[in-house]
Amino acid sequence: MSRILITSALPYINGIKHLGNLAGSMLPADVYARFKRAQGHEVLYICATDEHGTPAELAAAKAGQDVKTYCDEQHLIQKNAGEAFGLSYDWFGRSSSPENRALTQMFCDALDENGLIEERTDKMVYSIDDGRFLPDRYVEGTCPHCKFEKARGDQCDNCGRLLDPTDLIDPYSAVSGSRNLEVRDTKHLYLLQTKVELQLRAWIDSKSAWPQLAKSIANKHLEEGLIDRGITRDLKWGVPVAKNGKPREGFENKVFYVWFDAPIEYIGATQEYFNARNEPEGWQKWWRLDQGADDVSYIQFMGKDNVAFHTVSFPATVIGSGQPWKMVDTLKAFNWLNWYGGKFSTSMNRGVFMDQALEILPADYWRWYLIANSPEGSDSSFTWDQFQNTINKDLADVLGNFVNRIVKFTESKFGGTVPEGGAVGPLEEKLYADLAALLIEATEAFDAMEMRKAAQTVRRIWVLGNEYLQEAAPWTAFKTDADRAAVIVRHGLNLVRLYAVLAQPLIPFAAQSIADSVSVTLPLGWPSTDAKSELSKLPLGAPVKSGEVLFKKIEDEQVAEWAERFGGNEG
Ligand code: B3M
Ligand code: ZN
Repeated sequence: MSRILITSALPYINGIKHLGNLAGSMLPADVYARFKRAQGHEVLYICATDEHGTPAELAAAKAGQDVKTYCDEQHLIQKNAGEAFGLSYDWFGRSSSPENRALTQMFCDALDENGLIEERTDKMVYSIDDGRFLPDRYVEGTCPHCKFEKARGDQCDNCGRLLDPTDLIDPYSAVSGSRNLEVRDTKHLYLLQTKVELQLRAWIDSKSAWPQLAKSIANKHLEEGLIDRGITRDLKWGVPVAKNGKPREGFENKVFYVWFDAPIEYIGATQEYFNARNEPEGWQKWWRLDQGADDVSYIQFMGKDNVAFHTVSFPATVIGSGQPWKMVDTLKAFNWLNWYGGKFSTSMNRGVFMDQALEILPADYWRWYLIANSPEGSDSSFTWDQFQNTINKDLADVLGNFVNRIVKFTESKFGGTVPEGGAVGPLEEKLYADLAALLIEATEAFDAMEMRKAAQTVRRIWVLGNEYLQEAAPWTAFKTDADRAAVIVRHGLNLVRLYAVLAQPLIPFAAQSIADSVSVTLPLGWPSTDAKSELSKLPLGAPVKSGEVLFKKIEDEQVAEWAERFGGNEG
């Protein structure tokens, strides 16, 4: 058994996340964490809100709150939404924590000592009407590379290139819309990434096993060439710029750039977790190679727009510190989940956000759909039709129906207990063989973090059970050979148990209801590939009882209502 550290990209604090965010980092990370726990590994799954920088300041201003109050409120909202979705974080921290502040300042000191920090006088966009500098997202304009007209100062959403606000063509202030801008001098700290380029390249080259999307984005950014990056900003909210524990001269009114401190919060949040448990040194065995972290496997989950920061900027910080930090082993990146081919947008009433989703349906419906249609190979699009179809077929018809049928039959013909029956026949032998093959496939897909394939394979196992029941037809057998019917029912009930086990990572709430129907308690360990033994786990005579309908079908009227409310009749 090994120790597995899992992080999902830290959601910005600026409002509750939409289903696209969930699908592209937190949810697959959770599925993987649950899978690894079921396999018996020691898992630490860490996430946090990303609370600094222009997204936080802009959103707080819009909400008419001071940034601190805004962050306190939004953190709780996101934390609760995550719990309601069954996201099984071991800790959901805050990048504004004292732990992260200290770590961020420490990293800068270490980089400074290694000659990798330089003070430079910069030309920055200043808004005369707003009376302030406009870093990053405070300025928008046309992307110099792809000519996208709504590029933000830090990154173009269209071509994914990292930008500098002064690169933008026709810039305007995101606060006031003013184009009355000028470029002024201001002093900033630069991280001399060019000096660690060789080490960084060697590190990325050593990651041959990264999933394709992450690797290709990392290489693309390396080919574009590394540049030294400004890691401080003219903002009030953020980690104050310090030097050896004191405010750094000339930087009293500046803070670190949000993308400098945010990834450090992966470590910070781990410290928060262990501090809360009164084990202040506990984080070290996960992060410090000199304290045992060398046998940790570290997997990061994120959307494709975050890959550059995790393969170039953050590793440059870590490598440059010269300290023995655990670095990511596998980076799993996702494309976009779109809304009818376009972007999710609150202002345009397009798409469903996490809190709204749970107002209309249980978490598992969303979890299943989002994993089964995970934007892995390419962007994928949410449509209400496809959602309805997926839920009704996969969850209601294939899984729900199977469980309901066999449990009800046991109640009516076998007094609601697991029956024994005689010897197994050729249908059972075939079931064992087919099931063993699919269990191997499913386990491999989960292991490879191929989310779509994992869901599909689990679905095929549900289908296999239905086919078995159909062919073996215990209801017919019962009329002439009760012993034979008992064998089939016993296998059907053991399949129910197995479905609960396999459902744990994907649809954890339903997993528990399914388990309840055959009186087993979760969590249970991941199944072996010995199908025969997996189908002999339920004790004979154990109680079996039907509960509420597992999955209700989604009706056309509901779809029409939701399409009206959330947009999407255009499909
Ligand atoms: N908050 C961006 C995002 O939510 C950013 C991720 C930080 S990961 C350290 O897309
Ligand atoms: Zn662009």
